[in-house]
Amino acid sequence: MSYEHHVLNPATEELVATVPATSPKEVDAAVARAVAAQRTWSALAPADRARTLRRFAVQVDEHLEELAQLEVTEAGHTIGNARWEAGNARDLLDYAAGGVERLSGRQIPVPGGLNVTLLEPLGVVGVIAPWNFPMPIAAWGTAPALAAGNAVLLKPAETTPLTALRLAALGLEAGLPEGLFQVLPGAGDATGAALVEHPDVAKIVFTGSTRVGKHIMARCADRVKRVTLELGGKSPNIVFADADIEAAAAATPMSFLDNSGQDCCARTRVLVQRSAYDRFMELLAPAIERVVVGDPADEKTQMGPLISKVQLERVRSYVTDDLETVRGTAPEGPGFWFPPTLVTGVDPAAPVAADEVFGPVAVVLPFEDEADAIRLANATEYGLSGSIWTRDSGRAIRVSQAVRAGNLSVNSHASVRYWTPFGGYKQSGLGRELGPDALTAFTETKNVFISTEGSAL
Ligand code: TXE
Repeated sequence: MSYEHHVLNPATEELVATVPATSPKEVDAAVARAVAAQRTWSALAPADRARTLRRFAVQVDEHLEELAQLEVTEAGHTIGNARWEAGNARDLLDYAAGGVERLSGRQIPVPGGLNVTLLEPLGVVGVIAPWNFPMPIAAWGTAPALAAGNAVLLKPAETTPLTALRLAALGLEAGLPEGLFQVLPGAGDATGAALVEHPDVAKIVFTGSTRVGKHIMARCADRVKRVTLELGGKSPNIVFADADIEAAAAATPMSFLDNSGQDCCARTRVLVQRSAYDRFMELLAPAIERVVVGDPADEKTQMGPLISKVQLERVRSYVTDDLETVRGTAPEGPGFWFPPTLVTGVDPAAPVAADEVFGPVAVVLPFEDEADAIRLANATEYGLSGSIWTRDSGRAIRVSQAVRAGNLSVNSHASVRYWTPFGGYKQSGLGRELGPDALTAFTETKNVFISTEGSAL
């Protein structure tokens, strides 16, 4: 049986493309090609691999605007964000290329011989990507895996296969061996599952929902297959009364509205010290109402649509009529639109305050003191990101140490840089991507002892 995916423009609901799905049999053939290509690739001199990846980065750079426009069309991202995303994929390819010749083991002194560690590629890596940042997340798995000498099979999300397919074509033009980096569009529970189950796929890098992440981890356990998981979040934005309240309020809207809130790092729990609450809300409410929502291709737009009808229904189900809200505006439709929304006066355990909504919705919760702020920040199964707004450096350090999350920022909402590690505590994930150890995550360490004493033990 063969399937097709209809790719819709989320801002208009118009059909953009129809993409055939990869059957499990085709996944088998793709893995066989990848195994062969990986042998050739890993046998190349590191300088040659690095040069090819740099050429790949140049290809992405030369097609940056085309890739960004494709992202706007298939994912509804604002053009400014889409350009950043294509640039992030390019920069990561360059960064990973720079690591190829620096990837090395260690010599460890032991008596009676020479002991060295070798870092060997894993083989074939499966990258299963979501739709919220199709290009960057595809690149986060792919670039360091290729740099470390692996082949990559990338399964993009059903709704956003187009930029991934274009990236693979650019990789081929840059000189990657045929079969080394293949994109396999298809459904998660068919094409994705076939990758997860395949005995010749050594590692799965998954970004997506916590529910599917747990399922994949359990399936990988059967073969002790390596796995990196980057899952959901419900990140706190902690605003202390001693902060620059104007700056904190000005930065808050886009900390949860960027990418229409479909961001695992979105600061969707705004925790505000009670003594500053009224002042903060006076500044924040009009800022939410002013956010420009509309055509993502327009340079002035700050927020576009949600990805799909399914996502729109999910977001609607959380924002029930009984909630106290401050709302911005959004187009009526066609397109999957939801207005910027702040929810106030809600219990921290209510679904809208506890679950990852994955839309332009944040709750504002008051707290009394530092201990209360830390307690609330940590009262979640997630632990991906968070922000701390304060002018007290001692407090900034204490709270950074106490909040259990992988990516914190003080007086800022930045979470992602390709040269710093990224990943989650608790149910937000397992392992880290990006940063100086990105390539090592795609290697096995082999320890070799060479005796200098003949046949001695
Ligand atoms: O994710 P899925 P969905 C969260 C967010 C969102 C929710 C649902 O809360 O509302 O998840 O989104 C593939 N074996 N995040 O349903 O299903 C699937 O085809 C192998 C957070 O889109 O997890 C897609 O490529 N693969 C997040 C990818 O997994 C499977 C980003 C993600 O889809 C599979 C996205 C299976 N059995 C959603 N089932 C983040 N961390 O940023 C699905 N897939």
